[in-house]
This record gives sequence, C-alpha cells and structure tokens, in this order.
Amino acid sequence: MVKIQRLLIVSNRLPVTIAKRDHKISYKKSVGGLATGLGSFYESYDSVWIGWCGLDADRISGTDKEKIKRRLISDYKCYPVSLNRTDIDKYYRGFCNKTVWPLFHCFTQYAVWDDRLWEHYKRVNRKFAETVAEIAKPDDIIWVHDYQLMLLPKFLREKLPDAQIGFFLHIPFPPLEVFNLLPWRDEVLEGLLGADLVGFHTYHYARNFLEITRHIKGYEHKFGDIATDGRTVRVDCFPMGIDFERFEKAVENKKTKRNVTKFRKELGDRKIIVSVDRLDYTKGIVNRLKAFGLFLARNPEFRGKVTWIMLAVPSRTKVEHYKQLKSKIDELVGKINGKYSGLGWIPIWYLYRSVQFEELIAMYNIADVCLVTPIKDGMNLVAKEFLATKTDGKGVLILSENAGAACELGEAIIINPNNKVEIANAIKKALSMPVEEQIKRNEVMRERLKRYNVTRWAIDFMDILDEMDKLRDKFRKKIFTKKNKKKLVERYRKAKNRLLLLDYDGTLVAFDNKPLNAMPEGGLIETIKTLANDPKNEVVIISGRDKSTLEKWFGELNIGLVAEHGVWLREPSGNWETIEHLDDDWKKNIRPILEQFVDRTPKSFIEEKEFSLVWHYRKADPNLAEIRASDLNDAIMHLTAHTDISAMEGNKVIEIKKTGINKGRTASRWVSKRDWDFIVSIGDDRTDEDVFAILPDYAYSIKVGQGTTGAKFTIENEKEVRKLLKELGES
Ligand code: GDG
Repeated sequence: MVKIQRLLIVSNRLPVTIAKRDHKISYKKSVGGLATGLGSFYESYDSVWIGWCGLDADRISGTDKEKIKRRLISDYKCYPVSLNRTDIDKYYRGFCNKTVWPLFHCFTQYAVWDDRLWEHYKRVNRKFAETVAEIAKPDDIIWVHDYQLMLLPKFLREKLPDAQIGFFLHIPFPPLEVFNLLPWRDEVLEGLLGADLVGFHTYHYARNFLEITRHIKGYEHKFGDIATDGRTVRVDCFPMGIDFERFEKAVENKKTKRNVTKFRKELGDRKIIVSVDRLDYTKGIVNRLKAFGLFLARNPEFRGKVTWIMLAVPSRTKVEHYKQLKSKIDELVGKINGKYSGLGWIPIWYLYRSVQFEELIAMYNIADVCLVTPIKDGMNLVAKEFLATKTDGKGVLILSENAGAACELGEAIIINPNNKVEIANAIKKALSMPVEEQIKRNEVMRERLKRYNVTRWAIDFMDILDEMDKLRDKFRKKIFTKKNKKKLVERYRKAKNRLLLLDYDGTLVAFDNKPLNAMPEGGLIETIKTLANDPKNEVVIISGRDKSTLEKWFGELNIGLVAEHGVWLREPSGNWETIEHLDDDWKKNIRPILEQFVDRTPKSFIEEKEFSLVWHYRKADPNLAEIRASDLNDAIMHLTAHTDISAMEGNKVIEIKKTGINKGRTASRWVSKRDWDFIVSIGDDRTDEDVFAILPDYAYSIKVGQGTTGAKFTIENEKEVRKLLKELGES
C-alpha cells in the first residue's frame, strides 16, 4: 500500500451537515453513498475533507463563519468552501442537477442547456480550486469526487502543476451520442483530463470516456493511458465497495434488534420486500410500482402474504421533475394500496423520509427480497448493503442490469428495469426461491463484497495514482529541458563533423488529414537550408514519404533524403538509389485486399509508392479503424507468409513492403559513413525507434511527444523541434 503523506478529499458536500436554528449551530454527520462509503477510510488516514457544509454563506456572520471553520477543522478534519444561495441555486440545483445528472443518466429529455448555469458551474469549480490551493502542501494527494467538480482537476493543475490529482466519477459516464449533446463537452473533458487518474465504477463507463476523448479531442490511448499534450492520464475502473464489516456487525446491534422486533410485530410473519432509494427518476420507482401491481394482479395467492417496505428519501424537492415524480409515485402507491389492501394488511408501506442507520439495517435484515431497479445507476450501494446484512445467507436480491453493481453481482436475479413483466416474474421467483439456492447465490456475492470493500477500493485507487506519479517521474527525467538544450547547443558548436537525422511528419510538421497538405511551410525550408549550408553539417531527412514528394519539397537543398522508410535514398546532390534490388510484383496481389479494406472503412485510403503500399486510416472512425487495422495485419501476415514482404504499423498507417527495410538500416549507412563527433536524431513514431536503436552512445536521440521510447529525451511537439533547429542554425 502507498504511504500517504496527506490526503485531500474534495467533494461537493462535506460529510458533516451544519444547520443553524434559533441562533444555535448544530453539526450532524451526513448519510449518503460517498460520505458513509469513504468515512472509515478517511478517518484512518491523515486526511482533510474539503467541501460545502450546507449553510448559505450570505446568511451567517463573519464571527459564526470563523467559529464553524475552526470547529470543522478541529473536530471533523473538514475544511469548508463557502457557497451562497445563488451558487447553490445555479451551480448545484442548476447545472449539476438539471444538466449533468439527467444527461449522464441518459435522461436527455430532462437536460437543460443554460449558459448562465454553466457559467456558475465554472465559477464554483474555480472557487473550489482556490480553497484547495490555499491549503494544499507540495506532497499532498488530491482526490476529487463526482460530477459537481468535473472542471476542478484542470483548474487545480493550472495552480499546482506538479500535484498528484485523482478524480472519481460516482455516476455513469454516458456514451458518445449522449455526451455529444452537451454544448460544453470540450471544456468538461479538458477539466477531467487535468487529473492524473480518472476513475469510474465500471469498465463500460471508462470505455465511453476513452472513446469520447479520442473522438472529440483526438487523443489516442493505450491500455487506458491517454497521451495528452505533455502528460499521461490513466483511465481505469474501480467498482466502489461498502464498509462490509460495519453493515454485517450492525445486525447484532441492540438498537437494530429492537427495530426488527418492532417491524415483526407490525408485519407478522408475512414475506417482506424492501427498497431504499432517493426519490429520483433514475431509480425506476414508477416501473417498480407498476410491476408490483402486476405481480399482485397475476398472483392472487400472494395477496395478504407480502408487504413491501418502500423507503423513498426526499431529494431535490425544488426541481420540477422531482415534484412531478413525487405526485406520480403518491398516486400509484394510493392506487395499489386502495385496490388490494385488506383488513390488517397494506401491500406497500410507503415511507417518504430518511430513517436512522439502525432502522435501515433492520429493514434490510428482515427483508426476504430487496428490489433494486434503477433505469440507470452509477453503482448502487443499497444492493451491496442488503447483502452485507444477510448474515444467515438468506434473502434474494433483484437487481437492474443498468446499475453498475450488476457487473459484480451476477448471482442476483438480474432484470431489465423497463420490463414490468420481467420484474413481476422476478418478484414471484424471489419469493418462491428455495433457501438453499438463496444461500448459495448470496455466499458468492458476500465473499466478493467482503474482499473488495470500500477500503480496498480506496487503496486500489491510491495505488494506481502513485503508479502514475512514478510514471510521471520517469517521463520527467526524459524531458528535454532548457538545460539539456543548452548543453546540446554547446556540443553542437564545438563539433566539426555533425550528422542530423530528421523525420518529417509529426517531427518537422504537424499531421494533417490529407498528407499532401502537410507541407514544409513557415520558414522550415529556410531553417534546413541554413543548417545544410554549414560545411560542418550533414542533414538527412528520413521519411516514410515517397521520393517524388521529398524531391519536390527538398530536392533543391544540399541534404540527404531517405524515402519510403529506407527503400530509397539520395545522397546530398546525388541521385536516388535503392538500398538493394527490389521488385514490386507482389503489389498486384496485395492491392485488391487493401481496396476491400478501403471499401469497408469509410475515410481510409491507399497510397501507392514505388516499392510499398500504404493504408491510411487517420480520418476513419477510430474504433472501426482499430478493428480493421488488426484484421488487415492478420490478412497480410497470412498472405505473405514465407515471402520477404511484411506489414509495418506507423502513425495511423499500415505500410506493406519488403521485410527488413527500415529507417534504422538506412540510418546505419549514414552513421558509419564518417567519424562524426555530433549526432542528433529526432522522430515521433515507431519507425523512428529503429533509428534511435542503432545510434552510438554519444548521439542525441529525441522523441517528439510522450510514450514509451528508446530515445534519451522527449520534446513536446514539432514547434519545439523547429525552434531547436533554428537555434542550431543561428549558433
Ligand atoms: C451516487 C451514485 C453510487 C439511503 N437512505 C437512507 C440511507 N441511505 C444510504 C444508503 C446508501 C446510500 O444512502 C445510497 O446509496 P447509492 O448507491 O444509491 O448512492 P447515492 O448517494 O445516490 O450516489 C450511485 C454512489 O454514488 C456511490 O458511488 O452507488 O450510483 O448515484 O449508503 O444506505 N441511510 C440512512 N437512512 C436512510 O434513510 N441511514
């Protein structure tokens, strides 16, 4: 486990709620997923929790503010962010709950797009950034939570460039078509990418995020590592667990037992169904009620024999959709109870309030069935808590396939939350399930929950965050700093025989969707010319381009040229020659295959060079292209087995040519040509690694961009390369 210096947990709400009544200030620990979940982990470390305490900052005096702050710090290790009524209205009730919440749960019809709410969301995220920056120390780990603070990682990164920042999203991350609706999608993505680690409950949400960043921002990822400009961001899934032991032990608590007795007295020996939710449209309460009505209608033998305790905790009561939902639920409960109640029996015990912890445990504990049927839910801890209280192994969980928890709790009865018949059948199945089967199913799930509890979840997150810090250190060591640059320029100045091996695309110019548009503009020719005119220099451009393009752009210059990744070379002021005898007979067999791939992969195309064929897929849909590229590699491998032709992967291209011809082989020829006393090689992709690999120890090798590389240094982008070359030319 990582040694944690100090942990700053940042969330919208503090785990303590403060109320002021009759000039008296009261402090109460909050209930809810994050507060209860992280509570125990947080208490066992040197941590500070930063968030809003629940009071309108405009309605408390300066003296009270100071008093509250002192008490929060000393008694609860909490640090308040001051928010007033407008903030809460526009940021929390507004953008968070009227835009992000419905959109991310795919309730697009409820989402509002309001610039004023967005502006406030930004403003409050900045406020949080200021508060965190105020108290953060250099070695602190900052862990930001949830959808209310998605811009915070970026704002913090601007203030604390070297901080370790993790972000965890507790709600689902929607698919591309849904996320794309958000007018401020770019800013939200950039906000999240300020973190070193972005965590989600399930692989599905993580995959949505990776796909969206690739689609919208053009950032590629490798096994969940996104290479952004100058930094790597890890994306991974961490299914949040519960404090299993706390729930298990609570069953034995005296207060819980008293509650169990009280409930039993009221309910007799009837079967009991329980459901626990915030009253929210994502929770599928309406469908659940309809399904229960259907169950009673179709199974008269159960009437009078089963009671459903339905706990609905009031939530966002001032938002219109929630008011409407409340009316609908009241109406349905009334209808079902009115239709089926009998003497001494009400089908649904509807509690519209929150209950004490021990009451909750008693409800879980006496229930035969727990109904968890959200239309969409990030994780759902209720499902897990119910299982934890089932110490005798009895009880049946009915769980929506759209809750994150369904990924781990496959032994539950899994239902589609929109299919009322399926839910009604599941209720019957659960109430009739033999005890041995209940125990068998629960044993597996309980074991899993016990192992991967909330502490394990938090430690896992911290471990990966620490791994990212080490990775950052490794990259940091390779960064081509001002000091490195100064040294390189000094050595260049002193040297008499210098060799400069330069890749073209992605190194001297940025990539363009149309390769012919990536021309050497903006003074590049002048820079190369200046370098080439120095008699102490030999400049070579080693590219994958065809020779006629290189000839057109650089033919006039006194430099070496290498085309088609080493198939062709031209000495300064010499003629083009091939490195060995080559033929192109094989092309007629391979080209039809590539054409098939172009037909099936919109926006991809073929480039034909004299001794190679290239399939370009930069503009194609990245997911489709990924599958096709792998298929094409397989097809070529199959077709060219026992020949000397093979496929080579480059940056969004697959090039098919003679095996063994690569940039490294051609570069060797140049390196061994003379006794150089200075060599620099700069390149950006896989094909340039072959050059780095053959260089002598004293040579400078520089990779453009991040990623695993054999080069000694990494430089940010092609602009920096051009600056460096210009400086060499002028020195
Ligand atoms: C999010 C995501 C994700 C509820 N009523 C009472 C009460 N509770 C406690 C439960 C449970 C929690 O509240 C609700 O758990 P959820 O999983 O539904 O979480 P949310 O707070 O809605 O929020 C969700 C979660 O974050 C964690 O990442 O699972 O998908 O939406 O712990 O026990 N507790 C008490 N009385 C109540 O009346 N004492």
